[in-house]
Amino acid sequence: MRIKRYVVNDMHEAFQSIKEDLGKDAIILSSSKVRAKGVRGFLGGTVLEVTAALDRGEDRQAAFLPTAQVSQLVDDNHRIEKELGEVKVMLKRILNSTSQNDSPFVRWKDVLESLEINSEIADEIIYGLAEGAGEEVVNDNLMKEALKGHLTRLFQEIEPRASNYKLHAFVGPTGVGKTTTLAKLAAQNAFSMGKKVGMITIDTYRIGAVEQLRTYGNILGVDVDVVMTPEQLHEAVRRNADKDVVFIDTAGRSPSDSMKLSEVRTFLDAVKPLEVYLVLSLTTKKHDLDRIAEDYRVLDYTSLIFTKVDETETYGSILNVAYSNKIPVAYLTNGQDVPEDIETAEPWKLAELILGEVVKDGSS
Ligand SMILES: Nc1nc2c(ncn2[C@@H]2O[C@H](COP(=O)(O)OP(=O)(O)OP(=O)(O)O)[C@@H](O)[C@H]2O)c(=O)[nH]1
Ligand SMILES: [Mg+2]
Repeated sequence: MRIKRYVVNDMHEAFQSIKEDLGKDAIILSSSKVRAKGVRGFLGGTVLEVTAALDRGEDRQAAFLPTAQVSQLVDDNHRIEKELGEVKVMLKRILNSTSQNDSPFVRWKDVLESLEINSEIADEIIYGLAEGAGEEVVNDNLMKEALKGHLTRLFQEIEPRASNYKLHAFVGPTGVGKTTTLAKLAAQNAFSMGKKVGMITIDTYRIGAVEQLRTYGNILGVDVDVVMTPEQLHEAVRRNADKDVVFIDTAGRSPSDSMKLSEVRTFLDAVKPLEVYLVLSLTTKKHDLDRIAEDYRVLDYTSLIFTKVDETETYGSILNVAYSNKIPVAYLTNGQDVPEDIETAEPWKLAELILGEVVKDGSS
């Protein structure tokens, strides 16, 4: 059996080469996308790696049995995987070694950490880039382009289904901007998109919370339902059956108070399915944000909203939370004004926000 590996741009090219080389009886053993070599790979380009085999007459029988060649192939794969693992460890050692501080990768890892990106995530980004660069000499301009592309790919696209859900609930710690953000989105839906909007609050804990939402409701001409129990919430949602979209406000909870989080959960469970936004303020310390995102997982949040972009200058926490929890970011808010201070959070926008001046003026 002849086994050959092809690195091609697409399957069509693979078929052509295999047919020319091994003839029409060849079979494809495997195909996978791998990072392209050189600058193209560094910038995120991929190629197709296809392994094909031709079962020659003399060892046809072997093709149907676990042959020496096949086990050789498996052994080779294991050896390559092991070697790759060793190279990664070596690379890590080089990057961490203090004597190599002039390496551009070490320097750029420091830049990422200065943007408040968690060290492990910064490591992962830099190893990915270093691996992609191979022997290539990486100057700062190339690095900036690669970083922008890499960060963009680390964020999940917000799924279109989110906007199809009728019910949208806002959860998160106290004072992060849940009610204000809800009002911004309610206003946009009512005025810009001409939708019929409903608002419900289960926040009856804080004095003034209901009044705050009612004030927005009056301005927007939208009724506000106030509910005290999961059953009442269910009933209120039913009453809002004629609405295109219904926003549900919840009281801010200390995330360490698992009793209260589970209470919110019983409310949300009563009206599924719904989009659950975990609202987080960028003024919160990054370690606290990591912990809050973890604690709130009991509420099965489906996307993130980061508020108070206008009150800070470092945004690495957005990546830390979104990437670690594999959750898309839906919106960013950048001020107190309703409804204008909110924007959608596309991955490229988040990458540019986080890298900011670093990729603009090259201050590395
Ligand atoms: N600077 C700034 N302030 C904001 C932003 N979003 C909300 N705020 C302010 O943050 C404060 C708290 O906002 P709320 O919407 O009441 O917060 P909440 O999460 O509903 O608070 P609780 O219901 O008490 O948990 C208000 O003064 C808002 O105007 C923002 O993007 N930037
Ligand atoms: Mg509120």
